[in-house]
Amino acid sequence: MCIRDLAMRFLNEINSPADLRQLRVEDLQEVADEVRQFIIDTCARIGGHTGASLGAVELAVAMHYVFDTPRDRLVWDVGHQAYAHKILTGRRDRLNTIKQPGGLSGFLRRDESEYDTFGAGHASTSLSAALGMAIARDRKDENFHVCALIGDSSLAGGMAMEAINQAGHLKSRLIILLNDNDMSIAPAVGALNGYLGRIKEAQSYQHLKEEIGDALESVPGIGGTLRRAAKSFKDAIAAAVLPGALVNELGFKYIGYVDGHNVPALVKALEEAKKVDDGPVIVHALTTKGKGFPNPEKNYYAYHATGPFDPKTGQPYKSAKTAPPSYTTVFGDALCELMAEDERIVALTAAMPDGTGIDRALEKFPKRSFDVGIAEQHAVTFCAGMACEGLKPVAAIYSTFLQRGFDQVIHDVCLQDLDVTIAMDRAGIVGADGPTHHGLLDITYLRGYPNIVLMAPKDERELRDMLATAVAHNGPAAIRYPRGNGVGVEISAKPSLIEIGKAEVLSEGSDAAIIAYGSMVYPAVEAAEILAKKGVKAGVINARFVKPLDAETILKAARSSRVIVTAEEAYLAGGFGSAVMELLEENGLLDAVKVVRLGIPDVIVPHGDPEALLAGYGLNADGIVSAVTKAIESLKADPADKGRLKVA
Ligand SMILES: Cc1ncc(C[n+]2csc(CCOP(=O)(O)OP(=O)(O)O)c2C)c(N)n1
Repeated sequence: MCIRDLAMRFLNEINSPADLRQLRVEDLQEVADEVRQFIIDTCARIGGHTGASLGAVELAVAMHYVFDTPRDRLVWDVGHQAYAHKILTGRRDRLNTIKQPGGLSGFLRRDESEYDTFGAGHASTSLSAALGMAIARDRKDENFHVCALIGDSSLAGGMAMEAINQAGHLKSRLIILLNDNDMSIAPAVGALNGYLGRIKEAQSYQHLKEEIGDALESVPGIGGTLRRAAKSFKDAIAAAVLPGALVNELGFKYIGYVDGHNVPALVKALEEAKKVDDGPVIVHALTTKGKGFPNPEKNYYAYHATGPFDPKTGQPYKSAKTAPPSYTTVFGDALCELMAEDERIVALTAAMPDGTGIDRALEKFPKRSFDVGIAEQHAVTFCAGMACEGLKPVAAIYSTFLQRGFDQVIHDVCLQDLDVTIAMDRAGIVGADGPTHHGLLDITYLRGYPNIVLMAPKDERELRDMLATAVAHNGPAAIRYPRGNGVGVEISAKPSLIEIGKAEVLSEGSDAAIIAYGSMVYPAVEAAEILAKKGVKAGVINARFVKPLDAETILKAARSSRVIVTAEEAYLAGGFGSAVMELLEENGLLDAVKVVRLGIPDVIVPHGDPEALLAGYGLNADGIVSAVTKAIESLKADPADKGRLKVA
């Protein structure tokens, strides 16, 4: 039977996991089919993390069946794959709002549901959080279960490895369900992936049993207990103790592998895991990303997340609009051009090859390009090491994920003044992915330390120039640029170098100077045009650099304008406007000019339409016009401010 024909006979009655737990195990596979169909129908209309969520349907059904949620705690890693969890926990009717303005989050939020025990969005956090909950449970003398669900790529992330290290040592009861689909967003990479692969490739159950026996024997002291635990596992569930790190050395038990799309088998495995009462246990489930996606082409890479698509064929609905190339594409191509000319340049991504445009370098220069997996901290220090030996690494990392590598940028790169370039894609408001993914902090967290050059292009051509400039610069440099398409300028020219620390004066004006950083430059230009029509002369400066600031140009503007308006797509605290204020203060100009800083105030920015969100914070042409107008009005109205009025 085609699952599209199912009448949702179970799902319509499941309004909480308690309803699910009323059903017979034999009915659960059908529940999973209905959930899968529900996800396909919803994502076909509005897009979403389709493939990731389709791969975790049976896992969600089995977990909510076996565990007494929300009393038992489920902790999802990243949370992008949790659509089935949302459906089963009372949010079915709102799934069609997921990632939409005002709708459900695309990830997990404690304030969205009591079943979302831990907020998520960034990878590899679940094991630490789950271990913390398990230890708190023990201290409170309570007895609920804690189960973390983590993907194979997130398991390789540094934090997850650190949690494994501690979990094995603490010996608290903790269940880890490993969702192993051999994929990150791109194909999974790294030695851990190979290790999991070797387990899967074990020739037969018998072969596994032999390995178990040997491994069990070799565990000093507790070998007998492990052997007894292993013997109780049945049927299709092979019981194994992984050779090497996870068990022998780190104190984990292992159940697996199990077919992650077979709900009864999963239920059985999780029931076994519940019985392990003397330490952490891993249930190893094999899944297929995009399971059931209605497109016969096995292109999981493309549908980890999708836009809207035809639910019958899986084909994406193509937008009729032709748009300028994305910043990501322009960056990826420019990097390849530079790599072709200079063999010292190497390219890096941390599990986001297509998201950052590094896929192009990986294809063209496979020996000089690296996907390090979900390992931003390692990526940065790996770059630092290569720079020590004379290479010129360029790491492309989303602004939000570079937060992970903050200390590495400071301690390993900047302190040693090493020649590393960091390209921060998705800097600014990202839209539907929301608070965990907005890249609003990088100016603040990078600006406060010596040596690094920080810049932001006004358009895609300037991005190419800045990349060439950063690579040519013999020291740390970072470039921030937004998600989405460029503004549509001509980009065929060979990139040219920009003078470091030099702003670009786009127009002069005696009434106000708008000093804009990166994505705010074009709105500033538009604002100046609107103001000119109203008789207000506002000049526009494309700051280009927040570090080093172009002190000469900014001070000149402050001495000749009554009003300075700064604009940045970032948090105001410690941001670009703050840097300008500091400069004015250092030069005794704060009392002589009215400064208005436009940016993101001290709030958590929700998910939503980027343009609407930016408009809400005054970060568009209208917002800038209004800020300039109000500042000029306030000078006229407030006699105390008269001192600021100047003759141009
Ligand atoms: C720190 C961090 N880096 C990168 C990402 C982007 N990201 C989201 S999901 C994902 C892949 C996760 O792979 P896996 O854990 O195997 O789960 P799967 O999607 O395969 O189910 C990545 C890299 C992230 N969310 N957090």
